[in-house]
Amino acid sequence: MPQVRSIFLSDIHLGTRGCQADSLLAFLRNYDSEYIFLLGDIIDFWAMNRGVHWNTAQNTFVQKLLRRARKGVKIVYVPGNHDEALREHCGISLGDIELRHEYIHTGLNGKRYLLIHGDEYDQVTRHHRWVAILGDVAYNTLVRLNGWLSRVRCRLGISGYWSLAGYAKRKVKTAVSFIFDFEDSVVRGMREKGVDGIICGHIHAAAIKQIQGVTYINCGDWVDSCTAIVEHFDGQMELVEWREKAEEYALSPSIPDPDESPVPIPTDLIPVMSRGRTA
Ligand SMILES: [Mn+2]
Repeated sequence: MPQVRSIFLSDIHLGTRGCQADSLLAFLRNYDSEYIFLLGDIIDFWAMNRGVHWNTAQNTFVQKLLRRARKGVKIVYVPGNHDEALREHCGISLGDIELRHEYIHTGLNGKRYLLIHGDEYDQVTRHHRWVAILGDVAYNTLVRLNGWLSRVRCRLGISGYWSLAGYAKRKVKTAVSFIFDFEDSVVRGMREKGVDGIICGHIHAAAIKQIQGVTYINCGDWVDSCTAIVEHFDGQMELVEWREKAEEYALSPSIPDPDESPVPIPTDLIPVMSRGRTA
């Protein structure tokens, strides 16, 4: 199991049909760390208002996090727009998980990274929530169509995963310019914070790049692309595309996972989890 210093995850969307909790669990079984940073849209309260899809893998993921926190892994949760119900609880800890509006992580390379979800830099979400929600429904439809498409491809004997939502994100002009606009506005916004880089999520487009002299890192998502960012002990940041890694790891023998005997969810989580979205 590769030991890394930190794991950065965002846009897991627990509670939705699209959430790839199985892949996420496989990823965590293969990566151990000192820190885990959850950068928003971890639980999708918006979608849960339309119907909850909560399966065993999603439960196991939550239990795994709590267990790691108890074993001494420092876990910080920065809520996003889909889990904004948690924002009013920022500053407190839930079952050893610290909730924060934003967080500064000092990398082993000496760089200071601002950790946020990023929706405050998305003009669409901020000013026209209904557009954001409509967009959200359309995106979920794409992801669902994708599941159907991959079954068809499988039946036709076409190998490999091909993402319709990913294709739309790369090819549709407005989607591409949306990503550029977002990255630009994040970088502009962080200049006044006096940090060397930013790590965020929100737009479901993973990246590590230099923009105008600062480091822009996006964790991607676990609905479509299955990506995470890890910080190695030499200070390097790596974008892990889990589907590719999973093929590598599938060849090595699996070891039993000590994290996975059942743990009850702390009772202080339950009122928050059942509240949902208010607006
Ligand atoms: Mn978001």
